[in-house]
Amino acid sequence: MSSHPDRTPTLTIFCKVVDNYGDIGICWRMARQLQREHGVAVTLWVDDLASFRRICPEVALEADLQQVQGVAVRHWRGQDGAYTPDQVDDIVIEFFACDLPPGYVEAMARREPRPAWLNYEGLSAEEWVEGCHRLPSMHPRLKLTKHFFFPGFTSKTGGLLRERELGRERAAFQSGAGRRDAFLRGLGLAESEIAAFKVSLFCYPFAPVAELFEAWQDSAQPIACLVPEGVAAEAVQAFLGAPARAGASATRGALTLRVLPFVAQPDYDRLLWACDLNFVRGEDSWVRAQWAGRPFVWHIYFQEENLHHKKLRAFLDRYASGLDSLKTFSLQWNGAGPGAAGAEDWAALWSDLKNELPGIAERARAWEAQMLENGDLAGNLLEFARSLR
Ligand code: TRH
Repeated sequence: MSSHPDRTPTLTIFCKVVDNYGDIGICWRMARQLQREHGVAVTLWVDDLASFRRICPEVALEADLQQVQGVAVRHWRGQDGAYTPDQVDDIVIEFFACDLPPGYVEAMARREPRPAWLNYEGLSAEEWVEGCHRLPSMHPRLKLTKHFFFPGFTSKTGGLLRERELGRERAAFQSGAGRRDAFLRGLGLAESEIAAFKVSLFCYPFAPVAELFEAWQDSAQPIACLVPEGVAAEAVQAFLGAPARAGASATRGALTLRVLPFVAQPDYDRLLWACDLNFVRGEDSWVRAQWAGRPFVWHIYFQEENLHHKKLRAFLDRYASGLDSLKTFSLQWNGAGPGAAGAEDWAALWSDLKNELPGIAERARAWEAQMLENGDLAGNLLEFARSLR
């Protein structure tokens, strides 16, 4: 990397959107934080500007190169030509092992000094992660070494992405009802929904959403379930009896279901901070729920041969020990519980989870403090890249 150790490094992130919003969600969060908090000149290459725009509405769809909040954003398409070494930054991050343009890799090998090349991997609570974090991998042909960089939940991993100001901003938002209520009104909630037990719902389409809606209708306390547009659309539409568009809502029994607009990333954080319970999924919203300091249920991204169930259990073993209802509910929510799918008693699962919420909230606070001890991923990543000089 840089021959001037004290100079702020330049850095490029390559992001291929496999599906949904997590790939760009994580890369964008990392890019913004490295630029804002560490003064790094960041270029983000992304192949899908439409997905990017949903979490960051100021992204222009047609621009090959644009500046977004201090980050240079390049539309990654058809750039397989030749590159010169001076086009290569000090640090190059490939996200989830996406293949870099071959010409760019050749230029990396010709650059003096070589860039620090990191493969940013997916978040998992499994133990093997510690052994693979920072491992080198030699290029089969070129004089180049790539290193694996794993986010994680222990001090032997890269930690989790967390902005420096997050704690302060969240505390200000959660300190009284004023800011929270104004935010929720802005999303279209009625006063009765603001006063209800509020749940945000972000999950994959195969979650047993309809079953949970049914259990919530019979709840003793009013529940407002807030679903971003496009999420669990089939079950939401069936409940509403109308298209699941932002602004639509319906009440049956104790449950009011409201479709929210899909909001920009910072507002999604506020939604998590405003709710009493959050259902999250994938990777980035899962981490943000951990930083919300509120109880959450995770819907994990599907993997072949039920690999994801192993990952789910590894996380629950760390997070939910002693929280049996959360563990059982989470396993059932992910189709990983004992017994035949469809035979679960969702009213009982919900009632048990509800009773355990004070204990889960306590764990959420303790977990956050524990995670903070691992440092912040952006800082950890820069430190590691510097050590490769
Ligand atoms: O969208 P996800 O399911 O994304 C991913 C991808 O499927 C990816 O391929 C996979 O590798 C990964 O999961 C595990 O879930 P995730 O990770 O939570 O990302 C969602 C992003 O969208 C996150 O940055 C928060 C953001 N978001 C908003 O900005 N506004 C919203 O209204 C909502 C609901 C989410």
